[in-house]
Amino acid sequence: MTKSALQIARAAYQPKLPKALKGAVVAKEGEPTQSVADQEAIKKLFPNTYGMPLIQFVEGEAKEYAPMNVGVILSGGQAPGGHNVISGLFDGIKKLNPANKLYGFILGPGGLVDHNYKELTAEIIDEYRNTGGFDIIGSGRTKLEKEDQFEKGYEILKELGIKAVVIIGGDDSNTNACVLAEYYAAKKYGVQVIGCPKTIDGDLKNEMIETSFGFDTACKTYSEVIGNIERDCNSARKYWHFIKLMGRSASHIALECALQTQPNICLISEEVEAKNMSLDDVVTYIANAVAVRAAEGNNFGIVLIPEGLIEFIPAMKKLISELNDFLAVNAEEYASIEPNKQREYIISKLSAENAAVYASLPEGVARQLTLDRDPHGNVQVSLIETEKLLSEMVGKKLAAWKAEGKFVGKFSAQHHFFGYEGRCAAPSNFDADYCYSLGYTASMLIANGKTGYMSSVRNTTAPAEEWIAGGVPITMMMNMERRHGEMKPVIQKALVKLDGAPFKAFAAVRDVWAKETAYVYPGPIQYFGPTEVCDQPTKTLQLEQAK
Ligand code: FBP
Repeated sequence: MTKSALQIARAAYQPKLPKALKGAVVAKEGEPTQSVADQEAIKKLFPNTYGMPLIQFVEGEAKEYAPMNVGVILSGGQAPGGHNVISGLFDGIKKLNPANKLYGFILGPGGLVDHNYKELTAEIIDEYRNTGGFDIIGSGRTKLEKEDQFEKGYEILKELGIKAVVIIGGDDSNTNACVLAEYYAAKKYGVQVIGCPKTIDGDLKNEMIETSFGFDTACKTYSEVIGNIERDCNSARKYWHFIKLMGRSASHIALECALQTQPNICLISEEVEAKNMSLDDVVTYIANAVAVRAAEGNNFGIVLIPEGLIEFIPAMKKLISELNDFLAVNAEEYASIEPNKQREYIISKLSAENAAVYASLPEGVARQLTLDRDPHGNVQVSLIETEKLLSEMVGKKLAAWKAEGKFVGKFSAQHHFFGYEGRCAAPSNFDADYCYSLGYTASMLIANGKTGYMSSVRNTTAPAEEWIAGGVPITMMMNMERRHGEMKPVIQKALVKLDGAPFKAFAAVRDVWAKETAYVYPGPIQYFGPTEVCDQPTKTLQLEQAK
């Protein structure tokens, strides 16, 4: 396989480990824990894994460990650093006992159920150290939630003599990891399950999990490109760039990229919802900024848009919900209508309020709302080109203002969507170190007989040497939420907190950024060089930890 010069040099990078993990370790147990909410309900559902103590690893006496085999699964969307979690896990178990073996289940949780696996040898692991992607074993979105899946999984775990499985995933995958841990504990199968916090979205975080891995690299990758566009924009001075950023419901990615690049506008879905803003309010907010800049001769700018925005606009939420219900029963009739009459048909079928919102949407977006539905009948909001929707509506508003003499400039838009570009980037030093430490910590949790824990590495704004490694009972992060009409135990999703330091820092300066051209150009991720260039954690983490 041909490799780039950077790939070759980067393969030799030795990720940094917290000091406490460098030699033999001992698990120091804290106080018993409780779930963040709904304690009684969660305790009842997880009698074997509820209330366990927090674990911290500290330096200890060397011990002998009997040989064991371990399985690993990559679950959900790719996030930079997954290969380093696996290499940290591999090095950790080999250090415990060189006879230990690591098996990777192929293409996500489905690999466990379908008995699709491969042994990860030192030779394979070495090929993937410090690389982006999940291609070492692939990933998938199969949900592990049914007893027959757990039993099928157990068959292969027993056959391979696997003592523990590490599930590397987001909030839903880790919720399922906890359900699996509880099931195997209740059945006394002797199989431990450990989770690792992954997702570029940054929405799996809490007091004990400071950040999910991949967020750092993905945001730095998007910020590099946003910075490049800012410079292009400030050179040509003729376009407004509307940039949509991945991240599902939470706006953490958009906020972090804004803190790194200082665009003219960054929308935060959580704020739009809190202020009960209509689509027209959002459009007016952007149009105003365009008009103010135009008055000073600046007919250019940058707007960042989180991908989940549309779901947070109350009126759109209502419209989508009525469309879901309507199309679930009338899809055939809708499909039989001539394409040029479909819009009128939908308008005639919706409630007056939703019909008015639908009628106000540009043609393309209105069509997307009715066509692109997932197998469960939901509109796939991530496919909706919010960046085009907003720029079209801003354009219309400005044209109206021009006619009234309220707008004197020019408005020409370019559109971008950044998501896949950042999910498999080579991990930054932060993610390379953090992921390796998470994987290594998972091996220590296994060696100490723990199950239903998530690997946790804290104090991450300090140098890696000073990081604190340990485990958090997954039940501690759970609450009950309504999912598909039923109350279910799930890990609480972390949305942007409007009273949190990162949002407050942004809100304090955004009016200046809107008016002036205050762009910052972060440049590409640097892997070699001075520590202030190569090893900085995200602005979000730095502000949250006030450093
Ligand atoms: P996870 O939540 O599984 O980490 O996925 C993150 C994500 O990149 C989201 O930001 C995005 O909406 C989604 O995956 C896209 O899904 P897909 O990879 O299936 O297109």
